[in-house]
Order: sequence, then C-alpha cells, then structure tokens
Amino acid sequence: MSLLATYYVESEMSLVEAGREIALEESVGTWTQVHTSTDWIEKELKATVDSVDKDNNIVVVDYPDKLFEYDNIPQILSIVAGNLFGLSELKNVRLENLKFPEKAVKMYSGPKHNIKDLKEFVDAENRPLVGTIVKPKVGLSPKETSKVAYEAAIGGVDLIKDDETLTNQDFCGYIDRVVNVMEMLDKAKEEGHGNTFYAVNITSSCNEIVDRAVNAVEHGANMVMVDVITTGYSALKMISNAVDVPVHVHRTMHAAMTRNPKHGISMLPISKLVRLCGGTQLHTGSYHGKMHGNTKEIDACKQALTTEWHGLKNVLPVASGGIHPGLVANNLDGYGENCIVQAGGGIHGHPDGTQAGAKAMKQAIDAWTKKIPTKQYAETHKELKTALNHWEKSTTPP
Ligand code: CAP
Ligand code: MG
Repeated sequence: MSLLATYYVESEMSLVEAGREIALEESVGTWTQVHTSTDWIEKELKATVDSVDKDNNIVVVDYPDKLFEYDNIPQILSIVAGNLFGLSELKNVRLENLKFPEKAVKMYSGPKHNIKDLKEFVDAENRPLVGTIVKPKVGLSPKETSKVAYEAAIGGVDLIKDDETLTNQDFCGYIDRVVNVMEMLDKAKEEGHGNTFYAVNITSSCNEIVDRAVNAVEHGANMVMVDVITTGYSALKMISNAVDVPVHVHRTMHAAMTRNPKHGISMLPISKLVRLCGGTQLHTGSYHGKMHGNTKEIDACKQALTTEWHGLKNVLPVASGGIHPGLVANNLDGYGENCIVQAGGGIHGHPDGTQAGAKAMKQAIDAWTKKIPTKQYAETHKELKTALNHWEKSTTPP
C-alpha cells in the first residue's frame, strides 16, 4: 500500500528523472549520496516513480505507507507538497492530485453532516442552496449585521455567512454577532420563513479557535465558518471534532497556490483534505464570476466532494465570487443541484435592497430548477427582472 501523488512537471531533465528527483527529495534522498543509509531505509521508505504521461507532463510518485503518520496532515503535506517546489532542477511543478490508501481515509471521521442533512434543514431537498455573504465585508455592528441577515432570510436565502476577513474585531465581536443574528433568524422562522443557516467566522489562532467554535455554538450558532488555508487543516479537524454543527470552509489565500496552472497545488487535493478533516461545504470556484477558475478543476473538485469515498459523508461545493442572479444558471449548469450558490454584492447591491436581491437570487434558482430560461422567468418575477436589467452587461457570461 502507498500514497500516490500526481504532479505536473516541467524540467530540462526527462520526466522519469524529474520524478526520481521528487521521489528521492521527499523520501530518503538529498543532493548527494550519503554513507549513513541502510538496506531497510532503501527498501521500506524510498519513494519511486509509479508512472509518467509524457504527453501531459505528468509524473505519479509512489510514496510508501511507512513514510507517513496518516492521521498527521501537516506531516503528509511536508512530504507530498514540501521541498519539491523549490528543487532548482524543476522549472515548474504542480501537485494535481493525491490518491490516499483506504486505511488512511478510514483514520478520519470526516464531516458530521452530509448534503442530505444540510438540504433537509433548509427544506431544499430538490434544489441548490442559495447563500449570501453580509456586505460590506467588515464594519457593520452586530445589530446592523443582524438586520441585513433578517432581510436576506425573509428574502429566501438558506445560508448567511460572515465574510472571510470578519472575525472578532472591536466593532463586531463574534459572540454579539451570533446572538443578534440568530435572534433575527428565529424571528424570520416565526414569520414562516423556515430555518436559515448562519456561518459565523471563527478563524483565529490555533490556541483559541476551538474555544471560539464551542462558544459560538453555546450562544446559538447553527454553523461555523473557517478560512482553512490561513488556519490550517488540523484546525478544521479540531473544530469539526469539537462541535456538532456544519462547518463552512472558505479558501482565501488558495489562489497563491492554485491559480498558476503550471506551478503550485490544485484545488483537488485541497478538496480531499477538507473532506477528510470534516468540512461540510467548501468554496471550489464559480463557472462564471469574478474569480479566476478552471472548469476542469472545478469539475474534479465537485466529484471529489460529492461522490462515495470510503464511507465519508459527502460535501457541498460552493459557487461564489462575483455571482448575481444573471449568472446563477451558468453556474448551476456546471454544478448541478448539489451545491450552494452564493452572492454578496449580487444580493446587497440589488437596486431595491437586500430582501429584493435575495428574492431575485432565489427566483433565478427556481427558474433553473424548473428549466425555464432566466430572462423568460424574469418576465413574471419583478425582483429578478430588476436584477437582470441592473447587471445586464455582465449577465451574458464572458
Ligand atoms: C464573494 C466573497 C467570497 C469569494 C471568495 C468575496 O463576494 O465574499 O469571499 O467568493 O472567492 O469576498 O469576494 P461577492 P472563492 O459575491 O460580493 O463577490 O469563492 O472563489 O473562494
Ligand atoms: Mg468574501
């Protein structure tokens, strides 16, 4: 048994030689022969080239099981995504995929809630979820935040989340924010609008992030959110183990690694690590929006999150970033119904305000679910029509 890592590689060396450089550097080698190795080390710990695909500059490295503490993600990453990126013999190298052995996957409990659980909570069994990010990103007080959340909830969103940079600043403490927002979501529920998730951002240093998750839930939070790249996968795993609410996983900083198609790390291994560590939903990019995205990679992430994987619960992909009602159908054509489509500016920038913006997004989702063209559906749904007119220039996908 072993862990297989797939790399895109550009080098003056042959792919096999480049693969050997990676395998040696990340297992038992260094730049020169040493006299201190042993037969056992060479036999049991030496990584090898499993295969190459010359047409696509692909190398697959076979890392023996004994190299790893499979329940130690930092250590796994120090091998499969470690020194190799700095090897001067490699012009470019990108980690494209990780194939974990079953025994490694079985060491993780994964998400505590699956897609069906999330959809049932907000009565969205046969449709995508619609979410919003409170905007402006930061600056509103807890009370002001709760009013925006209320308007979005009665407008029909299933999920309201903090933005990735809002945590526990002086102007908006996370506990006050949870108490105020949940109060207003309870009000919306009493008025017949059903359950709405609120993902409070508990991103913080590792010595307090679990306390924040527990405190948030004790004060009524029905979901927590974490920026996984800046806090780390171990923090996500600790949070998921510590609380019984879903965990919304934001990926800010990912583009430092994922954006360059020739060097860095694909979102695909990141998606698998998030599922192992218990995230219930993960931003994986938009098919049409403001952020750079690679369609093939988004498809691969969607598969990795939503399909069977050694019994782990499945995970909802999140489409977000520059989305407005005119871009919902394009994104759902890519994701299908098992996703969350989110809009921040695309809701709070609606000419008639947040509630109308939420209604317009929900109407765009309803149109897609009913297989009716968005523009045609807008003829009988005024909030959607206003949104399409307002963002007309960017309604037709680039
Ligand atoms: C979207 C967002 C999200 C991005 C992250 C923002 O707001 O809140 O963080 O979606 O990108 O701050 O841009 P808008 P990704 O809806 O107003 O664009 O989902 O690609 O990780
Ligand atoms: Mg954001």
